Amino acid sequence: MRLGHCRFPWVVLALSLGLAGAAFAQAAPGAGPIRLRLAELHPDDHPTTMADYEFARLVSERSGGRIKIAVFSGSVLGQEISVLEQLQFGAIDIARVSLTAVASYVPPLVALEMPYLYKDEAHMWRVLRGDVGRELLASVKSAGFVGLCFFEAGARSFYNSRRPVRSPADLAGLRVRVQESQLMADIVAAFGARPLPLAFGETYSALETGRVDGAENNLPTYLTSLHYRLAGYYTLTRHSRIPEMLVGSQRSLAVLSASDLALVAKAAEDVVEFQRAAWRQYEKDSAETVAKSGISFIEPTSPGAWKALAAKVYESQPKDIRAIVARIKAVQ
Ligand code: BDP
Repeated sequence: MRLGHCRFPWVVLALSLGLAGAAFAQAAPGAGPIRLRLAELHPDDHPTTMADYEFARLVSERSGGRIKIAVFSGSVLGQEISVLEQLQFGAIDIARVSLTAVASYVPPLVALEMPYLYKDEAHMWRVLRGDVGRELLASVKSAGFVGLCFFEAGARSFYNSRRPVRSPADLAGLRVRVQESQLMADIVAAFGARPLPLAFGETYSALETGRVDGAENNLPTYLTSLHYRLAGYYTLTRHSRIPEMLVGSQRSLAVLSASDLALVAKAAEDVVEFQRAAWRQYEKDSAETVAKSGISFIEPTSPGAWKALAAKVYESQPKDIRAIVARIKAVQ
């Protein structure tokens, strides 16, 4: 379990709601399909949630209806850190979460979310599908998870309610919500803003009450979270590409036979292309929807200045992270 972040009440709540994991569902062998629960933070119209449903459909189809995955979208099973804790207990079976959340349990993953790390999306996918990505996906075992696959999450950019931000100097002093992660706080601080780590679900009200001036995220999430209605200055800094992850609970998936586990893992692998296509389409659509609401996207004036500040974050990383970063950069 992750130290200092015990959200035990969620586990109690999940159990009392009858949301116990597959281990419980399996108590009576032969008593109907194996039922697994998948936690998703986003609402149903988000492209990543669409991929969760497609994954569930594939698993059901390929198992002839023996394995049923129910998708619990819209954070009903809790925020990501708590969801991962429930995964460790086996109270949730599968979760789609940001790599940032998993990195707080498996620190080497931080290497995959460094600022301005990848040349572009294609480079990121070569890394994720190559040795580095495969090794890191498997390494989540150390925290009691089963690494199933990575998903696309585009590039994250800053948005705020105060003023158009073009250069890091414009961002200076703004209070910016970040994911609950030291790295994300360090990145935002390196750009001169004041980071406030908060669970995603608390961000809307923090923007509304002025507790934060802004946040950073990709376009689909900027739209589906409705943050665009509260923070209308969106600057295309594209400072991080942070993949999503589909992870299972080692504890509850242990009830699957080796061939059923392989079936689930293969379905996860196969749904990646569906998710990437859904993402691409939705990213375009969300840019149009947001623009129609009167928001104009701001291009940063000197991309080099942002990158130069981000370099500081690399220097402060431990040796093992820097070694993985070097391997990532060497991927052609
Ligand atoms: C979104 C991710 C979601 C994260 C959220 C955040 O899809 O998993 O929790 O960002 O900023 O892009 O917390």
